[in-house]
Amino acid sequence: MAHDEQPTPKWQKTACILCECNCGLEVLVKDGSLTKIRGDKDHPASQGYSCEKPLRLDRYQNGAHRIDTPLRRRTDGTYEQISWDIALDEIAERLAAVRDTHGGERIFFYGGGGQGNHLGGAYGRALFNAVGAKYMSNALAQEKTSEAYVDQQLYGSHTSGDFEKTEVAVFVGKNPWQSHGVARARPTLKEMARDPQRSIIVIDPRKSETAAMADHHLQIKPGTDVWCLGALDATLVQENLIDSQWLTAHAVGVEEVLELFRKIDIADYARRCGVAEESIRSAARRIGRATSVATYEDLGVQQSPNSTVSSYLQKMLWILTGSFAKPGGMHIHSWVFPLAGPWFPIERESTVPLDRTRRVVGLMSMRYGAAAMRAVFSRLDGEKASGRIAERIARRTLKAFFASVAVPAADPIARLVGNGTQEGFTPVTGARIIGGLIPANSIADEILTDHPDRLRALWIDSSNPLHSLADSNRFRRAMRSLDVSVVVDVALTETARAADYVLPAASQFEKYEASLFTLHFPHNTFQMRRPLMSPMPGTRSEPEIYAALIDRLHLVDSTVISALTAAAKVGRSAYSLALFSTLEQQKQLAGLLPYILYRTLGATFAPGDEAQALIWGFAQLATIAQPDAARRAGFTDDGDGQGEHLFGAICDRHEGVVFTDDTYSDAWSYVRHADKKFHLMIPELMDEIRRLDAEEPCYTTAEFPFVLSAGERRSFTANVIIRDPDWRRRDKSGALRMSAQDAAELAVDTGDIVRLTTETGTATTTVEISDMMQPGHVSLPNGMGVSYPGPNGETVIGVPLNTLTTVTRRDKFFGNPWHKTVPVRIEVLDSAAPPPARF
Ligand SMILES: Nc1nc2c(c(=O)[nH]1)N[C@H]1C(S)=C(S)[C@@H](COP(=O)(O)OP(=O)(O)OC[C@H]3O[C@@H](n4cnc5c(=O)[nH]c(N)nc54)[C@H](O)[C@@H]3O)O[C@H]1N2
Ligand SMILES: Nc1nc2c(c(=O)[nH]1)N[C@H]1C(S)=C(S)[C@@H](COP(=O)(O)OP(=O)(O)OC[C@H]3O[C@@H](n4cnc5c(=O)[nH]c(N)nc54)[C@H](O)[C@@H]3O)O[C@H]1N2
Ligand code: SF4
Ligand SMILES: [Mo]
Repeated sequence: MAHDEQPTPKWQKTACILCECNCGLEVLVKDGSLTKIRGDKDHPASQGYSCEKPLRLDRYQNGAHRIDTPLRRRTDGTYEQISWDIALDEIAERLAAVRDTHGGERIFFYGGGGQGNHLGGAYGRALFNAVGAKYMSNALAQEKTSEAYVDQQLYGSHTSGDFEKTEVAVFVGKNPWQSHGVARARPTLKEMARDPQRSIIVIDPRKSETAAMADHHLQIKPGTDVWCLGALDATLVQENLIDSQWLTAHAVGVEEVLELFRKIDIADYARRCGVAEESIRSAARRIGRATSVATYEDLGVQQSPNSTVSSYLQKMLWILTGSFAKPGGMHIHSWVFPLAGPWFPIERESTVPLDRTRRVVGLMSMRYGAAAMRAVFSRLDGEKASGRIAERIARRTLKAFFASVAVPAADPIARLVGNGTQEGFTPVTGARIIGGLIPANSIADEILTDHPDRLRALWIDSSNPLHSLADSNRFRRAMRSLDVSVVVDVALTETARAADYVLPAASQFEKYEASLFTLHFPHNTFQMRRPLMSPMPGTRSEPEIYAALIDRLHLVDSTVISALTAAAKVGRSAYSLALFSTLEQQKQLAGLLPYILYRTLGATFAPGDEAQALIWGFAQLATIAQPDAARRAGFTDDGDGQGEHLFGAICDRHEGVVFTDDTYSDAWSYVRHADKKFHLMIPELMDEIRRLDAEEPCYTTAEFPFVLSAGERRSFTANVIIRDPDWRRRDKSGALRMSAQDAAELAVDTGDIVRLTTETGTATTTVEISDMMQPGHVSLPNGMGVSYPGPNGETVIGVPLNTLTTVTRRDKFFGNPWHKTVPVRIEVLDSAAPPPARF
């Protein structure tokens, strides 16, 4: 298959990689550049929508940031270019040395995907398992883990809201106008705002673009969500606006929770969050009256004090009103493959005749009879007629056993490939692990110690934690004290500049990629993106990198690879049988599944297409986990044919597919508690609610009198996916927003330069007077402050926020940093010219 651009460019389908919505795009490619970009009307979720950000995505694809040679750090901190062979040989040797000396658990994995690329991280799980690693983390563990814990306790999985249909949308510390997260966010918000029957409620200390459209803007003091949310819940209970019938039918632990809310002093909570009591009551009444409520909490609350209990109180708004599994409400959804937490198969609607017998016989024959079968497949090499017969037999065998055997066979494998297996506490600091992720802000503490169980090696893929986690300088020190660190990235990032080895990745438009943000309900979508052009010479895709490293660790016997490749040549059913039986017999190989798929099934695809092999695995796992929802989406074959059918559609439909189709009430099938009920009592959070009366919120001191929101999403921020500062059409240096009153008191005007000082560091920035801000509250954008090689050398534009933040101000349960309430001092600088930003 030729991936290079055609002489006359044709519109090709891909997706935006700048936020979790992954809107479908169509692009024209010329001479390696994305010359024209438009929203793809065929995309099943975005339906032609895109915002302004992807129009200049070529600034990601091309530019001075791209690296094209593996780099090795010299002792003086400079880097030398080395060949791929030397890099891979040395890295494999050094990882093996750490494993052999200290144990594989001391090799830590971070990242594995950004907003649009999760395939590399999924392949990376094979290396994780190959070296015997145990701990990992990524950006989710500095934002979403508190919410994930609450979800897990209440009903077991992730929820999303039906904002297209909802009567009342509640956004808590979320500004979807800029940050999206809701499909087709802007038209959806506009429709809601226009419709007198529907309402938007926003909790935000800032008059964000979304707050400005809202019917109820609860403009709290920064960091006080917990009292605002508590007062809303208390109003629902005390004014009897709850759905008692629904609660009785679907929830347990109700009375204990209602009792807590009955005791809340609403007036006092309103005072603590700085909102008029009547405004809170009025918003609660609107929620209580609605036929449906959908909520979305995000960084404003997740990176603020009391985030875990706030998540709980936020979810109570729709739980107390019974807004689940109905149009416009909240839902648990299917996954192609879960991003966090364990793989979870949904029970089949119909029973399989003789299910138990089929399971026992099926598993036994996989364990004991399969070697002979694999030997037959191997001997068929190239014999077409016998191959067809063998495939037919394999297909028929699978038909008889698949429905009974697939889940028990797939479950242990899927758990190893996912990241949800590890729970408990970290070895050095005892930080709590949730969804398989250790708190991102504990990583440095797990390294900077002489504890014998400290982390010794760090593998980072697709992430820039030295820039994105709290206290950058501390993270840099931690990286430099490791035995070995490796960064896989398209750019020489801040993190790469502290690593021992840097491996240059092919870009997301030069290889197969996919996002696992499959968060929709009732129609969930997935898109596999094809390469739009050849990889930049010198770069490699992550699947290639991981496979080459695992080859060097010599863990898989070459006869396994050749037998499975032979089976794949016979047919997909033969391959399924051979693969699952091999993994049943040699369980130590299960965690290497992505590698095995790549080297065996992948070898039967056209050169350059090998990475699709894991997508085949995902298609099988998705249909095994959600057979009925996949059937409703049109994948009606049985046995392994259902996954095959889905895989075929994923390959054919470049715009993406609807892979599961549910009815609203099907959301109940995704509830993970065996009694299919919501469990409202979470004892440690009940204690937290009781404690709230004793806490008076205050996040400033005489030394640091302002609250800085360190990381506001704006029109031209996208984490640090695009490094070229010229990408931005406006707000190029990322101004500090402040109220007119504060500006007057400080005697500064828009465009003036100020110095910010926190307990951790200092930075300079320009000021923008903004009527979005309340007095005492200032805000800086995220995604700035990275170095970029310009004509006059490296420049850093904007504030690298995490030189100002600390790991100590964090959630007591899951360590989420309080980036939205950083105490800060502001000083006016005399000079009009900004001193150069320093990282
Ligand atoms: N344009 C753009 N979009 C993005 C991204 C990007 O970089 N740029 N990043 C993506 C990612 S990774 C994420 S996680 C999401 C984040 O998306 P959001 O969470 O929506 O983004 P933020 O602007 O960080 O924060 C949302 C709001 O929280 C408010 N806030 C500040 N302090 C508080 C507080 O104490 N309480 C409450 N209730 N609100 C507060 C801010 O004023 C802001 O309006 O955006 C995604 N989308
Ligand atoms: N103070 C403060 N800190 C924050 C935030 C904040 O609001 N305030 N926001 C936080 C949030 S919510 C998030 S999600 C994190 C995000 O922070 P990170 O997890 O560090 O993610 P990104 O900034 O998206 O970085 C993605 C990296 O992937 C690289 N990349 C792009 N494409 C590829 C590819 O194909 N292969 C490989 N190997 N690499 C690729 C990019 O060059 C970039 O270095 O930041 C967090 N940090
Ligand atoms: S940034 Fe997000 S909302 Fe905008 S086009 Fe990209 S994926 Fe869609
Ligand atoms: Mo994020």
